[in-house]
Amino acid sequence: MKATQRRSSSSRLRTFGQSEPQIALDSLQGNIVPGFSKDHQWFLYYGLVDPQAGRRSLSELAHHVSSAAEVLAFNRLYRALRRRRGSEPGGLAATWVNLAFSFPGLTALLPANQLVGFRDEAFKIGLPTRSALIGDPPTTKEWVIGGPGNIPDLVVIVAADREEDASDTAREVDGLLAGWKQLHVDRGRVRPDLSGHEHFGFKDGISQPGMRGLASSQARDYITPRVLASSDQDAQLYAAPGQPLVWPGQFIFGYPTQDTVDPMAAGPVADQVPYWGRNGSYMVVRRLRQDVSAFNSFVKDLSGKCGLPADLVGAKLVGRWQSGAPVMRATSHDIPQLGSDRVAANDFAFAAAGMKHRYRRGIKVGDFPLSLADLNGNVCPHAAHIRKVNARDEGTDLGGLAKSMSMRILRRGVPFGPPFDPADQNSANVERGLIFVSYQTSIEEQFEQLTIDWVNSAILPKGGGFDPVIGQNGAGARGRTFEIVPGTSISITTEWVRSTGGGYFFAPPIDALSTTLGPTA
Ligand code: N7H
Repeated sequence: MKATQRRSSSSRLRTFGQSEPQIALDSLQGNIVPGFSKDHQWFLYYGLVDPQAGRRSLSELAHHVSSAAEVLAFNRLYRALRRRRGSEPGGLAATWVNLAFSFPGLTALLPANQLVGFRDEAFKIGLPTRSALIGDPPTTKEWVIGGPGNIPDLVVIVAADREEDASDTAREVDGLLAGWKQLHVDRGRVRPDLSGHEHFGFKDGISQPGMRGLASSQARDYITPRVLASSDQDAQLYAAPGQPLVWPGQFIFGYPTQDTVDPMAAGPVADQVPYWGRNGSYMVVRRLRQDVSAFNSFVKDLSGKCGLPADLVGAKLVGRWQSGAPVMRATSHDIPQLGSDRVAANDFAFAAAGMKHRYRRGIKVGDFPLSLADLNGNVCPHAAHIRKVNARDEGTDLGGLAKSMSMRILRRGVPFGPPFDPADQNSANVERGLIFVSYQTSIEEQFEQLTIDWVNSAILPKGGGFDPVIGQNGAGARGRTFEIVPGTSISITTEWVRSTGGGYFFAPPIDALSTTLGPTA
């Protein structure tokens, strides 16, 4: 379905003009915005066995669900303390709970007339059936959760700073959920040896879209902190360099979407859910198993073949060095201080050369080499992971910057399993990976379009082969190609990221748990 069909023209934005809407943070779940960012994130999956008891327990659980208002207040306090002390503020802790339903779950809970507003076909059809379309091998029967006959009705996320808090709260949630049967638990855990890095070793969670929207009726009480000084030429379009401001309807229902032609303009209100779904969001979960040993061997072999150092090969596959430094700014060797600089690490483009910015008072940004225009993919290969999934300023087959902005997703993933230890022979046999989570208002036009049209394509958006980290070739032997140097195609025959479960869910507004989804509806 096309964007123009998805959002009715009758709801075209008139009243908001160009001013940003206030987001109803009390009814929005906090992992959508601003995101939990906790070291321990457990995913508890449930099937509904007794709808009446199940509904009653949902209204009990509603009191435990953490709102965006609470999480934002906590995160702001955390940042303020870190600024004042100059180090991570130990001792400040919180435990959060969020939840989401699959379409079969909502169908079991609600009469059909409460579901007619859901228009996203991918959500209704579900991940196991869409799995082939997004390139997975036909192994859904082996999925630990979310495969045929194994589809959860509900997923609860428990997020905490300490493992014992996650465990206690998970037990408490489980005790409350009468009428629901626990099917599976995944214990997500930020790497204890390399916090913020995923299992291949690369720093993650650097680049997110800057959602437009206010936390209160106060002008400039922006949910996404603004880093650029208002005198900077990019201040109207970017929260921080490399972080464009996207209208909130791309992530939360009930708000104006991003216009797909004008990067500054709002589009129609995202309203393709039932009335009670406003302030909700679709949540994609992919349980992605990572084979670190296979990835490392590939990097080593390719380094031998192309003559580039192994760490540069890795950087060119991802688009960033393991430190997080973008290859566009650290072109021949890693600059770890750049990777640690929250603002500078995301300040680059692909089509235009980078430039100096003006920052708000109190924002300190390091002085590192600026990126140069890289239209041919000589510095950052066109198919490098971060270039496939975010074209930044470069036009694509689907449109310009505004169209790419409309395809952005809020990523909230967390690793699972212990870190890989090359010195331990058994380490390769232990399961590890990423619980990939994204929030968006269209699974079809955001998560799936990114995956099908670009990640899994050898030629789009700009050629250069498949995304070497997550790209899949659904057909037959599943081999892929990748150009580390433009015009020289190498073949990839091994797979180091494989799906082992997940689902398409809807994260409702918190108040719907005691009204529409509550005991008496
Ligand atoms: Fe990716 N990796 O370690 O290579 N990802 N990702 N991802 N990813 C990103 O910029 C990784 C996956 C996106 O705005 C970084 O925050 C791994 C899926 C997007 O510049 C790293 C897996 C999808 C971005 C990784 C995995 C995406 C992004 C750099 C699976 C959805 C932002 C850190 C095991 C289609 C790009 C950062 C931007 C960044 C890795 C999965 C999407 C290091 C290992 C399934 C949109």
